[in-house]
Amino acid sequence: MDLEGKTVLITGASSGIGAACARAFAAAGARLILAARRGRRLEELANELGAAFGTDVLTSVLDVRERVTVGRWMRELPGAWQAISILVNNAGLARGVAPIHEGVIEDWDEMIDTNLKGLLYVTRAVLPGMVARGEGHIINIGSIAGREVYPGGNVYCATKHAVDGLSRAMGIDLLGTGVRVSSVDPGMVETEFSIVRYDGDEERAARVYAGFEPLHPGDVADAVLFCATRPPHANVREMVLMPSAQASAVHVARDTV
Ligand code: NDP
Ligand code: 8X3
Repeated sequence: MDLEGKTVLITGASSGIGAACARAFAAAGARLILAARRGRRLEELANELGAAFGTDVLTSVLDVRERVTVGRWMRELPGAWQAISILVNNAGLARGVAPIHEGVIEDWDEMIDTNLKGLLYVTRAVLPGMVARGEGHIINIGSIAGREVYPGGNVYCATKHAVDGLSRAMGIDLLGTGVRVSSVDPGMVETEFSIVRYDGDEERAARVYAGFEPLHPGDVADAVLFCATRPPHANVREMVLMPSAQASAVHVARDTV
């Protein structure tokens, strides 16, 4: 599908996979709504994309956990930005790796509220317009953590399993509406993800990706763009994308020297 002039909403566009998706869609000629909490990052990215591709960008400081705000934000989008063709549900995070009996309940709430409820709030706000127009595409960023579990992954994995279930359920509910649903499920990608998970401990975060080449955010953006550019009769329902050095959530071939 030709993306020239299509409006794409990317949540969590201030960093990592979301920012890489913004660059990929901009290069493909789309106009972008970039949402996240860190507005300054979004402005910098919008300036970069404007200079590189002449991209028309609307930046929105938005916390996907705020249900009422998300609904109002959608209703108050300028008319020219209301017809969103593609929604990339990317905003998400992990907090900690505590075993379940030592879990920090605030961390659980934050992961559930962002990865699951936030995705639902944004989707619920955007979908009626897509269904009314008879065209649209929801691309959910899941994870290998939505297909497997690993020690300390407990609630993060549960949220991504829920995203997997929702992607499949949305596909059924939207059958015949002209709205497609895809799930892109990466293994380890070097972004700010582990810095956030380890509460700003950059050395610990770097160790997650030591001794092998993880995915780069652009690799995931390539996969998302591939989903978004299939012709209307074809849909990538799900895609699992791993570093070549990773075979499962816990099997990673690291250099030992
Ligand atoms: P980053 O930490 O680099 O990016 C996360 C993005 O989510 C940021 O832009 C952040 O923006 C945004 N975000 C977090 N909370 C909120 C919120 N409440 N409201 C709006 N935006 C929010 O990590 P990644 O790029 O790696 O993560 C993107 C997605 O990819 C997540 O869903 C993650 O679970 C998933 N994923 C990551 C993998 C990895 O190994 N890195 C592997 C598989 C999946 P801000 O803080 O400005 O709000
Ligand atoms: C992020 C990848 O391996 O930390 O979803 O679960 S992992």
